[in-house]
Amino acid sequence: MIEAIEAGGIRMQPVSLSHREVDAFYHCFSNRTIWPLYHDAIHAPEFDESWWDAYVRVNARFARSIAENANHGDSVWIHDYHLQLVPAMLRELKPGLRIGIFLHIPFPPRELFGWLPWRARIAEGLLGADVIGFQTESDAANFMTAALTFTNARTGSDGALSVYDRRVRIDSFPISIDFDEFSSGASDSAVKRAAESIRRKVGPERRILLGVDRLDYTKGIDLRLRAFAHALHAGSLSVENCVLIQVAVPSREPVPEYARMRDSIERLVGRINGEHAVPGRVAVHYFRRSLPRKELLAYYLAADAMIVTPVRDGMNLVAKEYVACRNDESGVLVLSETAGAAQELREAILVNPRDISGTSDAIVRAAKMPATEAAARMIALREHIRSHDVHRWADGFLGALCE
Ligand code: ADQ
Repeated sequence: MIEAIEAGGIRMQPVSLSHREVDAFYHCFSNRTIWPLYHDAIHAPEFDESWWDAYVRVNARFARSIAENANHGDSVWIHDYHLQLVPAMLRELKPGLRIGIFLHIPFPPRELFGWLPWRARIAEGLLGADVIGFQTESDAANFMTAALTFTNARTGSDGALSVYDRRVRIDSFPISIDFDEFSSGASDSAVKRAAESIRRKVGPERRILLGVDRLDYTKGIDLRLRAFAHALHAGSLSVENCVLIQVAVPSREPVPEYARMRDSIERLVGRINGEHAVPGRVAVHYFRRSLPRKELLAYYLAADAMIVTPVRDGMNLVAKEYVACRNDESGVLVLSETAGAAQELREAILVNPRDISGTSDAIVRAAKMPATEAAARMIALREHIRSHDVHRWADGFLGALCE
């Protein structure tokens, strides 16, 4: 066993995995089976018995480690799709705990979940918890239906599920950000200077459209680029008055689908610039790197519009971070209706990201929106995120767990 690490007053107990387990449990089962399946099977999920075996083994190791470190009566909060079997395994090892699990990604409709050869085991694994949290009400409803279909769970009297003699609460807890931290970070004078410098460099007269994402096929970066190119072709926007800055963090590169997607996005950027750039004016600035927090804030501040177009996303925090940074109430958010955040951020311009001309129209509308309309929308968005921040999310979940 690796020794515990102490940081920021928190004792962390690492759970060690072999390289083989990282591959089979993390890169393969988590990211080639569960991730695509739970994101509406945008890419075909792959099913492999040996990946599943590694998933079970690693989940059991996490459960054992928690059982060794938790005391009777403690509350345990498990996170995300990598550890869906842990709640039931942990309950078996240590029945006297309060167990919660929160899924950061969508939960698919029953028909898709039913593709999994191990659907019953996974649903039963989750049902070991006292509280199962999802990003949206429809994710929670999808899980309810799956649990009623594939396990012995039954509907309880109060909308919860009843599993043998236990009550399991299934609910939505939309995650958020630390609004105050982003808002005050964006009022820092060095961040403001960096934002002005970005504006100066791209041309102060140009509208800046911004995309910030992990390089992931769920994020719709290719669709966003195509929608922007559509507006350039149509002449509704030009490189003289507009630029798209796309910041993309490399992610899960050992998964073949990710390497292919990265290549195709980079070809697309080259094609758009090849067709539309003029001396001193590219259409798309593309950065493949992770940015330090202050630099990220400077981009949020510099951008006239934030373009968030995932084909499927549990929540999407980038949309919320952008809004929190807009202290002067300027700026426009274009947001996919298929991101969990769209359930809350109704004053964004909502788009179907697969509708290229519709998204293109939304981008043009965002770039040209009159300041008064933009401010009215931004004020409402900010008010929502300020009052629904990450502290409220954590208190809500832990409150439910301790009820
Ligand atoms: P992610 O899929 O990673 O998270 P998201 O919610 O957008 O997606 O969070 C990404 C984070 O990475 C943001 O905090 C953003 O600032 C940061 N980031 C992105 N690009 C960056 C860059 N180039 N440099 C530095 N930082 C960058 C998963 C789910 C989401 C869900 C979250 C939280 O897929 O749907 O919102 O968990 O539950």
